[in-house]
Amino acid sequence: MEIIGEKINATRKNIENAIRERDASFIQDLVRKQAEAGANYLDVNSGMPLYPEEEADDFAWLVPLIQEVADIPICIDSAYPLVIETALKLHQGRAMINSVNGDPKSMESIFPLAKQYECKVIALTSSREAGIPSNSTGRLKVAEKIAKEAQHHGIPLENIYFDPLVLPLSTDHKNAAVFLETLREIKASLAPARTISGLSNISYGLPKRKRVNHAFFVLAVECGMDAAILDPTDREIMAMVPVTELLMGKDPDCAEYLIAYREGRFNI
Ligand code: THG
Repeated sequence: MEIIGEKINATRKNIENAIRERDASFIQDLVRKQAEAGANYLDVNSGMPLYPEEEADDFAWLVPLIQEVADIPICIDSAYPLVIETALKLHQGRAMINSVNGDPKSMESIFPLAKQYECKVIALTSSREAGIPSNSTGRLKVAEKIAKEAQHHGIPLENIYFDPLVLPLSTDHKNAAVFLETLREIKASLAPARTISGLSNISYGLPKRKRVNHAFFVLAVECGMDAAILDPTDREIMAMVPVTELLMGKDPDCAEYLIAYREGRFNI
């Protein structure tokens, strides 16, 4: 399981302030905390400045600042190719792009960058034309179109991480079921492509959100989720990683489980 730390996201007010004020130590502290907690990538989103040029300036400041303190790649979370390219030029090692979608314009601008910089790409199973399809058949169709186009650009499928998109249960009680079914179908028909998800949206509008998020995480792993965008400093959900892998039959001799135990990762 690959963990993408979600905390450097300017949709949270204190992060937005830190970025606007260029508060380096605040950001670097969040980098260290997530790296120490076991993140394999750090998602970085600088919010929605009015102009992409402004967002590109944010990334030009953020990328070296982050890489100065942690040796883990960045997951560049932006809607603008200009911003993504700016970040890729400064990034050391192989980054992840968050994201491409099924729009021809999105694929035409993102795939050449992914090819040139040899990075991984998160692919949302949505497009302007299809929206977010309400069922797994529709989402799989978008995924298949993206997979075909990626290969056309010479990008190996194992570098594509499909995100079946989590919508809140509070707006439709079938939203988790549709998501899980889509995960399973993508794994079945597009392997070696990988899957990823930002889970927390599932519980939006409900009380005791973490209770829902943790159970949802386990179900998603069972359906073939390879990577998750979450808060790695949440010890409860991080403890679910070795437990779930053990239950899935992926931990010979229970070795990783026992390491996690000895390291105190189950002492919450
Ligand atoms: N897919 C992809 N990218 C994504 C998402 C996704 N990027 C953004 C988002 N979803 C994942 N990132 C965040 C970042 C911050 C928060 C939630 C998701 C957040 N959460 C609250 C907090 O920390 O205060 C509350 C968290 C909670 O209650 O659990 O700010 O789906 N490709």
